Amino acid sequence: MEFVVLGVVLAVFLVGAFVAFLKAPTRRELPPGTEPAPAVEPPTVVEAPAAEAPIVEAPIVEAPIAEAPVAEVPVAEVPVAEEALDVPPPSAGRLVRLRARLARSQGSLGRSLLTLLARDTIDDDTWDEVEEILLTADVGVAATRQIVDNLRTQVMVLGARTPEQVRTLLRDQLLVAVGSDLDRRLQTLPQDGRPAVILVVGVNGTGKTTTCGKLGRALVGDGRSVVLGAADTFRAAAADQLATWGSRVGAEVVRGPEGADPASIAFDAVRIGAERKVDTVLIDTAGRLHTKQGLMDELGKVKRVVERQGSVDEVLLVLDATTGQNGLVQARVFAEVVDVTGIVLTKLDGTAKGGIVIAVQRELGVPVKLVGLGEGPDDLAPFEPEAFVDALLGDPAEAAA
Ligand SMILES: Nc1nc2c(ncn2[C@@H]2O[C@H](COP(=O)(O)OP(=O)(O)OP(=O)(O)O)[C@@H](O)[C@H]2O)c(=O)[nH]1
Ligand SMILES: [Mg+2]
Repeated sequence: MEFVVLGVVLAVFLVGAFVAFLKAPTRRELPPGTEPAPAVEPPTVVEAPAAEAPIVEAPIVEAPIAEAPVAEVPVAEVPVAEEALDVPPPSAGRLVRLRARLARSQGSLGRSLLTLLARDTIDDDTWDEVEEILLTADVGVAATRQIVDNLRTQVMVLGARTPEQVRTLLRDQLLVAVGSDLDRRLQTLPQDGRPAVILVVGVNGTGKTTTCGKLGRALVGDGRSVVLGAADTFRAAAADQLATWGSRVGAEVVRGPEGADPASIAFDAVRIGAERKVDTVLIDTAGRLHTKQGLMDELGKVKRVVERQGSVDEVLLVLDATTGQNGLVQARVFAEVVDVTGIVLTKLDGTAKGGIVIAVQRELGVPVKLVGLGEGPDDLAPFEPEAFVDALLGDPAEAAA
């Protein structure tokens, strides 16, 4: 009996052990089965957004033109109380007022030429000297040749010369070279109920912002209303600089945050100018090297975007007179991109090379419309050929003395 019980217990144990053996392999397969899941999922999650991001960003460039600035327009910077505003003088006759400054910088050119041409006998060496003086003053090769050829013929015809005759000869030739018949009017009056739009462009540091400020001021002095557009969004300081100019004469400044799309700021400035029914909208742009294709494309875009509301009436290229022939290369590239309508020649007070006036006009076929003659707020003048040439030649009374 005991054997039977023992046998049963043994049998039960054996059956249990057999069952346990059969189940064991199934359990061992489970852990490996869990591994593939985490290995597959992470890459799927990471890659999805990476592929989409750039696709979303690309079209944004054009979109904000109409919308983003509306939210941004921190505009209405008309901060100063009326009685605290400057009352700028009218712009008429400015160049005559600034003539002394021009004569100081350019006078040596005229004096040297007058002295040479007053000699009893003028030989080839004298003409070489005349040519050298003109070239040194940045008049340019073609214009120098033309001036010298004409003078040579006239001196030959004239024979003996008085100082007055020499002065008249030279004055006439310089006037021809400077172009006394070019249309230098600046389009600053509204047309068909919309403000005149002036875009100010140029390479870094030529005096664009200063010119916008001075011109805005001169217009206010002439009784016009002005909105300034700070489309130089490259540095926040640029908009501050323009805002300072605006606040002094009560002109509203449209600006956006640093890094904003310059085209959208320019667009908004024109829109706001039209809403306010001002006479002129002046748009300052960031300085850019003419060799940087991307920045030049951006400038082209600024103009095109503004043109969605109507024409841009003036594109003023600001050139630093002290940069000489380099300025001509810049001028050529800017003219291709934005169709320049006028030159502003700044820092003419700081150089004796006033001949660049002649060279740049010949190069571009575009007139010099304004000249900068100092850092003071009213040191910008409409360019007048007669006053310019007279400043070069100095006062005849002084010359005779
Ligand atoms: N002497 C003299 N200095 C000038 C004249 N016009 C501008 N400047 C000076 O030139 C410097 C640069 O002027 P900005 O108006 O800031 O030049 P910008 O072209 O706006 O410069 P970016 O915006 O940096 O490209 C300033 O110190 C001005 O005062 C001028 O006619 N004569
Ligand atoms: Mg500037």
